[in-house]
This record gives sequence, C-alpha cells and structure tokens, in this order.
Amino acid sequence: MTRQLILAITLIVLLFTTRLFAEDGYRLWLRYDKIDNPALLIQYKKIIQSVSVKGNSPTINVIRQELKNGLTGLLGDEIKFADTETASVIFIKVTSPTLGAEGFSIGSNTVSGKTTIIIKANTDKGLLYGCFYFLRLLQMQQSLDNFSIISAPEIKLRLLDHWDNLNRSVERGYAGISIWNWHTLPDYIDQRYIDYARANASIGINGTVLTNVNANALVLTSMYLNKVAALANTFRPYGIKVYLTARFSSPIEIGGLKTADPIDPSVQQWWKVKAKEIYKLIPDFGGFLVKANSEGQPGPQNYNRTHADGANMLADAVAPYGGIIMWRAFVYDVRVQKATEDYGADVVDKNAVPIASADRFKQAYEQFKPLDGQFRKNVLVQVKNGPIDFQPREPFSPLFGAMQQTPLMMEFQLTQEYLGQGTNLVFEAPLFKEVLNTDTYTKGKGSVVAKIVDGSLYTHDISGMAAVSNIGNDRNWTGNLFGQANWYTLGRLAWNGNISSEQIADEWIRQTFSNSKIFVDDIKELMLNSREAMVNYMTPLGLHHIMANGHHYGPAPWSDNLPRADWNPVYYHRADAAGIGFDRTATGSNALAQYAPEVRRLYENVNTCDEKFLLWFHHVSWTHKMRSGRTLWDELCNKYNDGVLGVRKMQNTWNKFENMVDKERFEQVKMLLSIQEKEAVWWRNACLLYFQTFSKMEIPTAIEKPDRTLEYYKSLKFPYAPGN
Ligand code: GCW
Repeated sequence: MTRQLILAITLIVLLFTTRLFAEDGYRLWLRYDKIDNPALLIQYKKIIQSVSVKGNSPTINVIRQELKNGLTGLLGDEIKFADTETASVIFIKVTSPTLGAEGFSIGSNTVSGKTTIIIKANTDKGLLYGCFYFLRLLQMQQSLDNFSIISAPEIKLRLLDHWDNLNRSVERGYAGISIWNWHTLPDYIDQRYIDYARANASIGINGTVLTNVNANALVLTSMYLNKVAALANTFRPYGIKVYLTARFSSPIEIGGLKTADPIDPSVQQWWKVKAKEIYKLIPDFGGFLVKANSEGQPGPQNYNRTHADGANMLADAVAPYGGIIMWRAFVYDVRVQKATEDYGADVVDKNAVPIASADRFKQAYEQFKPLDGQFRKNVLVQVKNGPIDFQPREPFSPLFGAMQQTPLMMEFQLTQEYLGQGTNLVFEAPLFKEVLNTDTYTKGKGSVVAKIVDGSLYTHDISGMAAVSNIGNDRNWTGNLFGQANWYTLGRLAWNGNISSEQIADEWIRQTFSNSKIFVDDIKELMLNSREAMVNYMTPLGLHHIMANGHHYGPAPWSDNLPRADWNPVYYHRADAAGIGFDRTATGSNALAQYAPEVRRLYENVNTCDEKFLLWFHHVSWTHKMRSGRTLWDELCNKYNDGVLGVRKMQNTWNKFENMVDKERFEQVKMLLSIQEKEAVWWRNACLLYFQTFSKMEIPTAIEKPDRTLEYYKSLKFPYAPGN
C-alpha cells in the first residue's frame, strides 16, 4: 500500500470514529458546539471580538484555555486575546467586599454602539466561576444586552462524595468502575481527571472526597498519599480541594498501635503526625470525612468514647493547617451489632438481640443531639437528608434544627441506589428542593432546612452540602445520561439554594441537548415529573425501605430474613390484616416527638397528615378513607399504577424527539426508558400482589392486572447486580 493510501484510510477511520463518538455524552454540559441560531451568532460575534484575561496563575491559564475552547467552539472562529484597553470581554481582579473569595460579577455595557462585557472578582477562582457563567449564557443563547449580575455561593463546602474503593469498585456505583486509576497514579494523569475538574468548576463544586466512607486505611499510607497529591495538583487550578475518608482504626491497621482510642495520647499523636505528612504533600488538603460506629465501621464507641471525642481528636490534628472534619450522623443502634476485634471486616453479630421497640428513624438523633455544643469549631456533622436512607421520599431528618450549635452539612445521594439505580431516569432536583424548602420551625416559622444548611439560621462560619457521586468511568460519566443532570443539580443548588428545579432542568437541557423551545419545554416537564412517577411505582403514600436486600435492586417487601430487624422491609411497612404503615406517633415509636411541635402537628393525625407521608407516620387501616374518597387500598393500587403510567408518558415524550437528538444518545435513553417501564411494572405488580395477601381486597378493575404470580416475583434473584 502506498503511504497516501494508508493516510487516506487512517483519515477515514478517524473521521468515522470522531463522528461515532461525537455525541456519546462525554462532553457533559460543556459541549461548546457552534451556536445554531444564525441571527444570534452574528450578534455574538459582533460583541465578542476579543478577550482580555491578565496574569498567568494556573487558574488564570485555565480560564484562558476554557475561553479559547469555549468561544472558538461556540462562535466558530478562533478567539483572539487582547489587552484590557481594546478587548470586548474583560476579566478584572478587584477588591470588593460583596464578592467574597469565590463570587463574581458580570455585566455588559453599551457605549456608542460598542458593547463591553466585564467580569470581576476578588480572586482568580471567582474569575473562573465568572468565566463558566459567561460560557453558560452563550450556550443557553441568552441576550448579552445590558445585563448585570452578582453571584456568590451561599454554601462554603460544595462537595462530591465518592464511594470509590482503592480496587476501583464503586459502592452503589452504576456507571462503571472508579475514575481514579490508583494503579497508574501518580505518574499518569488521565484527561478524565481534568475534564472532571472542569465540569465541577463549571457548576461551582469546590471539593471532592476521593474515597468510600466504608474506608480503607491504606489510602493514608505514603504510597497512596503521593497518588492523592497528584490528583490534588490536577484539581487545584480549578478551585477543587481533595478530602479523604479516614478509617478510625488506621492507627492500628497501618500505624502499628494497639489501640485507636481517641483519648490515648499515642493515638492523638499518630493522627497529628499523619496530618503533618499529608499537608506537606498537599498544603490545601481539605480534611477528613468519617463514618464511625455505623454498619460495622470502627469508631470511638469501640472505646466507650463519644462521636464528639472521635471527631475532636481528628479535628485537632488538621486544625493547624485549616483542615476540617465531616463526621457522619448516619448511625443506628450499635447494641445489635459489634465490630470484630481486629476491625478487619464489617461483621454483624448474628446472636445479638434486635431491640424490638427501637425505631431506626430515631437513632441518629438520639446519639447526636446530646452532643450538640461539644464539637470543635472545624467539625461539621454530615446528615443525610432523611432519617433512614436516601429513600424516594423521606421526611427531613429531625437533626436539622435540633443541633443548633453545630454546623450541619447536608448529604444527598446522586447515585440512585434506591431510585432505580442505573436504568431509571429520575431528576433529583425536586427531591432535594422538597427537603431544603421544608420548614423545621425550630426557630419559628421560616426555619427551612436550606437556612440551617447554609449556616444562616444558627450563624455558623462553615457550611456544607455534599452528595454521593454518581460518576464512574462509563463514557458518559453517569451511565444513565440523565444522571448528569443530578450532578449538575448538586453544583447549582449548593451555590444557590433558591434556584428552582425548573431552572436547573432548563439550564441543563439547553446546554446538554438543544435550545429548541418545544424540546426544552417537553423534556423539562418529563424531568420534573420523573421523581413523582418513581415514588409512585416504588413507594407511594409514605412507604419506604421495601427494596431487595444487599444490592437493593427491585422490590422485596416480603423480605424478613436479615439479622438486624431494621434491615428488613417488613420492619418498615408493617403490613398486617388491619392495615399498613409504621406508627411513629405517641401511640407508636413516637419519632414525631423529635420534631418541633408545629411539624409534629402536621403529621400526627391520620386524618390530616399529608398523604405523601402517611405511611411514614401511621399504621393505617386498609379501608381508611383517603382524600380522594377511595379506600387506602384502592388509593395504593392507583398510585402504583400512576407510577407506571408516568413512565409510559416519559417514553412518549422522548420518542417525539427522535429527529432532534443525535442517534447515540437518543437510542440510549430510549432503551433505558423501556427498561424503566418494565421495572415500574415489576414494582407495581410485586408490591400489590404482596400487600394484597394482607388487605384481601381486589385490585380495582381499571388497573392492569399483574400477569405473574407473587411466587414468581419472590423467586427473582440477581446475584451480580451492580454496586454491591
Ligand atoms: O445507603 C447505605 C448503603 C451503604 C452505604 C451506607 C452509608 C457506604 O447501602 O452502601 O455505605 O448507606 O451511607 O454509609
């Protein structure tokens, strides 16, 4: 073959593969394709002729690079850089008390026909956020005429929590394996690390916890710390700090000590020396996230010490360097569980006696509320949004508002462990907003969760919002393309808690797919309804925790064989001949007493309780009359069916746009929606058939009859379901 021929073939192959991969979702919401509105493009080109960005710090260089890629892509011509005097888009460092360390202002000004856009910030990082905001305006095809915006984040720590293990498996991960390739670090810097940092910076995320809360002490050894430092160096120009999870028993496992008792001076010293080592490698290391005395993880209670003792010991170790400790409140009663002596495995004591009267709902509050005021200034207690565990719908955790002297950090879950995992399209913004907007009444009316989390209600200097990552090494990062919208949501909500779900969806759709009005309107509606559809086909009317054991994939309300009573679905739904639901009023576990009286009153009466939460708080008779006039049983059947219909509606909407979405992404979403439809039917049928064995009532005739038996659904097994 001649050289020319080889070249030609190579070119064709290249062309073909670039087209093939052109729209595989890798570019997330930073696609920077040429503006497809010719009139607007002419306007933009007229305004944006050259850009000025002074200085050459690593962050400033990142800004220049992003503008070069972004503007060149969006406008279709190579963008020019010029000096401040002549440029039409100008980035300037200023000294402004309103902008803080991360905020920016951006505005346009037209003088005698010439428009100038000015982006100001106190810091390089503020300019970086301003740069991404500017690019977003263009991607969303917004007008650049006379606008002026000031934007600064409400929450200080805006974090992704990766549940990534050192062997690259991801706990509850449904998007491939971990993007951290520990084996080739520190020398090999995958382009993904950089694109990860760009994506996060573009939505204001400023920290990443690299490792699983079910922690491995090895990450604190010097070999791994060097790898962590390489990631920290890569992320630093993008304003992103790294954090690690700290296994409480590390002094024993990698330090050769006999104990990890937080009051023991040798243990305290070990952590101090470890912190010194870390900060030498990573001067801006963020700090530690800790899961202790929870689900078999070791912690201070192994030594009869409190969570505060444990957190404070670590806090003292990182304090000299400005580090923080995020101590998780995801704990439930350890009396039924004990860790093994060598701390090596998560072991449940099978002989321990389940405490029948205890309610897992109450246990985090019972353990943490008494410790309020005992934590060091650099400790945040990280609380999951609800009292149980990231269910499709939970009331807010009663800890919000109860620990007024401690900064409480929000923990959401992006990865869809309980929300249909990798196959289901569920836009989570409405779930997060529902919690943030809920009034705790702990300091009178208006004491919404959002104000507790951002530190404004009880005046805390540090504040944080984290979410368990849904990112893996799948080409499109999140497995399900719409999972990207949930990642996007975390950044936007942590920056500005007032932004609506609708706006978040709108921004994401325009940048990820198209600015076409009909497309944006319809897909927005699809996204906004997706969470309620899922609640309906999985856990309507306040049902919760009725999924399969272990991998949590699919329904198993019948499940009752796990060693801890409070791991079993039957513990949560309590269905019997009389009715269904968990009585958490004064006649039951009285968990409602953990809320302010105003909240308690909202839920304590079975006749006035918001039906969305009914079975969270009441054991309700099958014939109880619902607001619709139906019996509880009929309502349950209808809700389950509505969920299925909701998914079918999503399918119809999506299918309308075959010609407006590139083939690869269109087909992917279409196939996943069809899996989601089957799974919704599965949930509905399995749950109704099972609950029917108690209600002994007919499924209303208007509702599709289950085409399989309960035995069939019970027999389904998924030994290799992912994420477990
Ligand atoms: O949601 C549950 C998960 C566990 C997880 C735990 C936690 C990391 O099933 O996989 O462990 O919560 O949040 O600690």
